Amino acid sequence: MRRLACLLLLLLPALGWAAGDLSQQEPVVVEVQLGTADNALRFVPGTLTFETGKLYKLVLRNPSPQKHYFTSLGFAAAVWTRKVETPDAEIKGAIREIELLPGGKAEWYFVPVQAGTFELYCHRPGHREAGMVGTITIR
Ligand SMILES: [Cu+2]
Repeated sequence: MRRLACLLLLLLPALGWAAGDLSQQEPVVVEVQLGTADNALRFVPGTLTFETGKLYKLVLRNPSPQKHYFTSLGFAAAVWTRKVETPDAEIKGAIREIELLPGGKAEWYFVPVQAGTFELYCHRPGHREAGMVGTITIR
């Protein structure tokens, strides 16, 4: 019995750490489209808001007939990336930008670590100028 109590005392701190481990959280799912099926040059929605300290799964889809970029270097620097998943790959480590082919999908798992407001745009020639821009806010 005393041995069991000792074992519990040893395990309790580990259980506490597990609860605080961000990689074990259920992510908050947010979806954004890069372009539209009728080829409009915009992000849907164009405004994204996140909170520091929460784990997010940002689902990026490209329903349009051409490739697009999800570009926001300020945002990319203000989050800790756990991984990016695509149908064929899982990428670990820092991410700066994501390019999606027509019909493509990627899931970006990250935790915002710094508040701020960041411009989002597609860096293909002419797309930013045509209105393929958005705003990302981290509170
Ligand atoms: Cu584009």
